[in-house]
Amino acid sequence: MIVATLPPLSERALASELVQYTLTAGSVRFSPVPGLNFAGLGFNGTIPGPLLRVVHGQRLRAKFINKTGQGSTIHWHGMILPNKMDGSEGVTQPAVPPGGSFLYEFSPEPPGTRWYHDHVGDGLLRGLFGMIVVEDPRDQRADAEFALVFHDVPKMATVEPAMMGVGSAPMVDPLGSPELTEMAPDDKMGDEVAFSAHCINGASYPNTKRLAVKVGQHVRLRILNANPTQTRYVRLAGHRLIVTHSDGNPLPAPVEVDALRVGVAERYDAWFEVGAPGAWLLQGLSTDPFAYEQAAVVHTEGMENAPPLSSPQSLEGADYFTYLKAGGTGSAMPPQGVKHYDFILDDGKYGSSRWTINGQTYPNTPRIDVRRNDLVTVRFTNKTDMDHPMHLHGHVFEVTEADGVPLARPLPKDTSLVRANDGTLSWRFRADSPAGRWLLHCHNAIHMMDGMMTEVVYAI
Ligand SMILES: [Cu+2]
Repeated sequence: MIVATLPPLSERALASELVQYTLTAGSVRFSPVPGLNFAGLGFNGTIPGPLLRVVHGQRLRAKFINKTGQGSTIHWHGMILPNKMDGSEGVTQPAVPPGGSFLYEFSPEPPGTRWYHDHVGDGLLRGLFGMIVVEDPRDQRADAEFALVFHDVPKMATVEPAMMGVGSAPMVDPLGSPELTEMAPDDKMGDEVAFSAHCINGASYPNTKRLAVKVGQHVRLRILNANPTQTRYVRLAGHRLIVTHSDGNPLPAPVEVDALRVGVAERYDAWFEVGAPGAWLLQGLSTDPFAYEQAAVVHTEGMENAPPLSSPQSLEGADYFTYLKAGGTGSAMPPQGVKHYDFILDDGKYGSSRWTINGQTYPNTPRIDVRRNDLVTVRFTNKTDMDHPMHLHGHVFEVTEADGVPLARPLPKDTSLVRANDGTLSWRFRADSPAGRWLLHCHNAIHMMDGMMTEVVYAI
């Protein structure tokens, strides 16, 4: 199990200019709950993989050894890095074959809570992911800090039917969530993956690691949703959370909420004050009968065995994080960039296995061709009945509009939820990353594999 607590980095680690890791991907028998024996894949023998840490300015050298028996790569999600280090199979590198290795080396940019994962086939679904923290020396110091990967064990037998559009997994959004409240009567159910366990850092409640805090402490949580298909809402009973970073990037202004809304592949940094002695559950909310497993106890000294205060598996009456709450309502719609793209996210009729951009599946989707320093704007319109967590490799974009409302303060992100049933979302980014081919895709693993993907391509 990976350790949740982030101790201060040693003088020696801070003094070094190069941080080296070896990441060996291989089979893992994963049993977070009794009776479950998941044939997983993991880095260095664990799901999730080890927590990697560098200080902004240090160079990362990660030797990847593939012992999975299938092709694999490592994608460094949220990083601006040389294109050949991006780990996109078939785009920036061929898959590393079974028994092969690859050296990833770059200076991690920008600082913040980021992650790494397989970018070939089903590796991410089976457990090839982990968090990487690029410490920002300018950050406000936390009295305690916890790195928490929220992840779930997929029923692999439901993956193929989901891709074929004939699955029968139930919708598990918590009551009061937008996907559930905005469902139309004829919306499809059951076209996604089902899960057999819900975890935080490789364990399920009550075996999750307890998070020890002290009264008066200012505590930082770094939270990643590594679920391949589902948005996760996260709540700490008895506390409001102050969100400071989205996808590792500082928000224009902190925002205080009851719950986080963490789309697939998103990260949030959230803080809370320990006002009094106690024990409280930090929970991932959903309507799955086993949702209670995705929880960890936060407690003060001597309270580790006290019955923890918990939250209902519902968002009714809860003030949860939205882009509009974080960005505020602006006065005018964002102007279009030099290059502007309107992308309609859609799919075929029921039973289809196609998830499309402007009617096409990758690689036939319209691609974004840029010249250096072009200002690019993209507006997504979601004609489907599911949210789409759209991700761009190698860039930080700004969300400038959501559901027809311009944001007063654009939000810097690398993954953003385009809401179901005619939701819209606008991005703005500068084409100033290293030249190459950068994938732009839905991070729902099923939608990505079924074609909802394109590329941003730099003219040489
Ligand atoms: Cu999608």
